[in-house]
Amino acid sequence: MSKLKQKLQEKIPEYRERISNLVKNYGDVKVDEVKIAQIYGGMRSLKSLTTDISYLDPNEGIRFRGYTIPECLEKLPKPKGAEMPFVEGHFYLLLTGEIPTKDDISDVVEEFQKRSKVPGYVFNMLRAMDKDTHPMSMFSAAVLALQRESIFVTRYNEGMSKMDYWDPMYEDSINLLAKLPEIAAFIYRLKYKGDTPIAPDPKLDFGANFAHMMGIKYPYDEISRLYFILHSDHESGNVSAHTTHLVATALSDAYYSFAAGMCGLAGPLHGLANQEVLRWVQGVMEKMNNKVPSKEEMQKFVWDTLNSGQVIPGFGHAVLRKTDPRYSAQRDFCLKHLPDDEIFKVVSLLYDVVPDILVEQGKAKNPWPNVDAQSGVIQWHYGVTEYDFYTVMFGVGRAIGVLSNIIWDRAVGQALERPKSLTTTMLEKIAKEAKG
Ligand code: CMX
Repeated sequence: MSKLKQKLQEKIPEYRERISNLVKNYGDVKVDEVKIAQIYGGMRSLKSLTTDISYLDPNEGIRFRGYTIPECLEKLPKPKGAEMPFVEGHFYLLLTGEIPTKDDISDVVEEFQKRSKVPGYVFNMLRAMDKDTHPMSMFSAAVLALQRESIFVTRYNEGMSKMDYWDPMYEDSINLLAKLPEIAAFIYRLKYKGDTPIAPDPKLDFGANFAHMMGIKYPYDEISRLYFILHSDHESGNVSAHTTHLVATALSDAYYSFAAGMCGLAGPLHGLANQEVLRWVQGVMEKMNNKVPSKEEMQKFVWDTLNSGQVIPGFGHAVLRKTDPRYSAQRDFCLKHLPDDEIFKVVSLLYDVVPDILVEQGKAKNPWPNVDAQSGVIQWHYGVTEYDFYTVMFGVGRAIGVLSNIIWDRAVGQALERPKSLTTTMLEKIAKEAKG
């Protein structure tokens, strides 16, 4: 058994005990109440989910297992001479709650390398898809095609005990995660580089191998590691994490669950916003004949977008009420590596202009930028100008968090999710009884 799996096995009994104590002895303690506005308003702020992988404070932003982004970037071990930590180490942290040692990391890196070979039928299927298929459809389809490999399904059909569900969920999750960099890079090279895939280099870590298969040189390996870590998790209520969890509660395996989560990530209000930001910025640049607009010109572009009934992509958030620390981490990277990039200047100008306008408009609860406002700039600068691919990279990163979550879901026996619905007439009756 791998050291990582052993560590997990040691930790599971304690959590089972804690949860069983909460449910048995405190099961009737009230945590929250639900209002009609929340039922119609996407259940915002309703405290009805649990996860130990990450926590999102509205003002502080994300903490992964209690660590802020700067703490993770500082404490997690890095490949020799690298600026950004191993993605594999971040996975170890999310799964176990502990910062791995260098030894722990080598073990996980090796484990991933052993499981990374993508079967040929996945590539054949991707090649058979129509040329104008969106890369997110290709990504989800590739994951679904792999479902036939599920160890969970085989073990379930053999008649496995409930207590053991986490074990094949772990196996499937690592098998899937290890293959995602190659699947993503293959889609990129197939769709945009004339079907010229680059073979993986088995000696490289997760992030460096992705950069290698994309065919992009240093510091793209650093960017890949940073990008995957930053996008990994955002507690469990966002669409991709919640969908993955929801589908997995039906005891669907990791492939089905993750593919479903990716279909949610592909929406423009969620992960697709990173492509939308670049598309929007490109539109502005085109109108300006590729010149960075003045502050006044930018204010006009923003108002025009709002007045035409569209949102400003990359701004606002359902939970956050301050600038997203994932935005700040990427901005720091830009300030260090690409301060003179024209698109970075436009995105910086947006940061100066948009929050005041959103406040003046008075609708958005959070006028500050989110992760998607900044991520495309870096990709564009290093040559990934095909912005409809950006969400695929978000998806590779998101896998680290959501797969950790569903392994733990099975470990602690999370129940089938099945909230209760009411009709409009019933809600009207409840409203009338409460307020007359
Ligand atoms: N531009 C214009 N209007 C905005 C806005 C923005 N960036 N953010 C919110 N609003 C509007 C909403 O559309 C809503 O309008 P209506 O009342 O007309 O429906 C109003 O402000 C209130 O919305 P909210 O409560 O502040 O925000 P929500 O929780 O409903 O939605 C989010 C959150 C992210 C979908 C929204 O801020 C948005 O659409 N942002 C732009 C898209 C984006 O960047 N998404 C990526 C989020 C991060 C991620 O998941 O990847």
